[in-house]
Amino acid sequence: MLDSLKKVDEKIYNVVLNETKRQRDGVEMIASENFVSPAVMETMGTTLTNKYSEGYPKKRYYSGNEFIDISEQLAIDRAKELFNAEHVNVQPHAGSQANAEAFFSILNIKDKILAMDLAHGGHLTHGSPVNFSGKQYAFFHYGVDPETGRIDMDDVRKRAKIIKPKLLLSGFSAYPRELDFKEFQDIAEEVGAYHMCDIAHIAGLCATGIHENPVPIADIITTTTHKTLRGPRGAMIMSKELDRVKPKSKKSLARKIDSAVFPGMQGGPLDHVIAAKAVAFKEALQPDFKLYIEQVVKNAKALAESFHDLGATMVSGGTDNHLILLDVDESFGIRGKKAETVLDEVNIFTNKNMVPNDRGTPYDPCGIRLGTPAITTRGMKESEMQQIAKWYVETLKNPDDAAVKSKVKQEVLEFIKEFPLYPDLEY
Ligand code: DSN
Repeated sequence: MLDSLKKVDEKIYNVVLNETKRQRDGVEMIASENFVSPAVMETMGTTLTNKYSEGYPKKRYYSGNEFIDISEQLAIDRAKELFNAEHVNVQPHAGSQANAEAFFSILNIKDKILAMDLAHGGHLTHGSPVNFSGKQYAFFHYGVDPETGRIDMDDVRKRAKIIKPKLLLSGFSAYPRELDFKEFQDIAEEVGAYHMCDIAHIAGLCATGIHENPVPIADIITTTTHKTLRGPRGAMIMSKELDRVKPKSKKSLARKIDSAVFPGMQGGPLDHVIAAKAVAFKEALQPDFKLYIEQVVKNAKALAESFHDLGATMVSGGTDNHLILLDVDESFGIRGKKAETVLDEVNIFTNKNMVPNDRGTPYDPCGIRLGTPAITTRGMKESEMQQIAKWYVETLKNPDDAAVKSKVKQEVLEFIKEFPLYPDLEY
């Protein structure tokens, strides 16, 4: 395996080897990362990467797509079954593209969107001024209540009534609590707006019913496929067939979305990745996947309890889903950037993250975000969460103590051997 790569390009060969070792030897706590199955990984390294397939199954601009059509249709059908979706487009290359395409399908430049503030858990594509979204659309934001750390739906409704957005956006990249999608939909309907949910983080929870599934509720739902859904790096857009806000328009909402993806924003789809999405959706339809997601949430709760017992401050005091936001500035007197760096030194991977009303900057915020999807894939359960929380606290309390960091790293390296990653991979 990898013999050709080794012969052609030793530098990249070594990158692959080193990265595989890094993944094997670390405790992966980045809430948006996961480990795909060998079947998903194999599918991405196949001849399907060679094909051009602009268009959709049975309506392509190039010949020779009879097998690609089967793969894309399987991905669509399985995603529909998984999420109870009326319409699915599996071609978006990434979450940001999916969001851009969703906006492009129903909005004009400068239209108003009401979304979650980035500093309170929203995403770059939810209107950050440095992102295309903030530059092209008129964004307004809601945040979390400073006391509870939770979204106050009365406040969302009040803002929606004043702002009258064309799109109400729910979803997040760093919010540890459940969302009330029905309430968001009611508010959108009250103000004549579309409701779009970005479920990139909680897609696996929604697919298994561990979190309310917004797909039968909202107008448009975007998600990445590589986070809790545990598929290949990529995204998809789900929607209602009909356009609720503009019922008389000639095109259905489903057609508007398909046109926005191709030819609106993308060219050739990544057929090898779409096939891998189909494989991942098949895996997610199995009963084992629900058990996996249940464990992800149990682990996050156990981790939050341990942090609580160790006196660390979490945004909203805990979690309902797969992620936790630790205020490391308040808990340990260090900023997120340094926390991320010192944890990296002990082979615990985590990311700096803003917390509501952050006293720092996006590059050096007061918090870190951590999650349990990847470590749960490796087989860890509640009992391991106590140990992980202890390592966090020990390292963050002693960020400049080389002896402590060396001790924790050795413990991590011993511990991680119990949870082999890709044991059958020949590299
Ligand atoms: N980078 C992703 C995350 O970590 O949440 C969102 O785009």
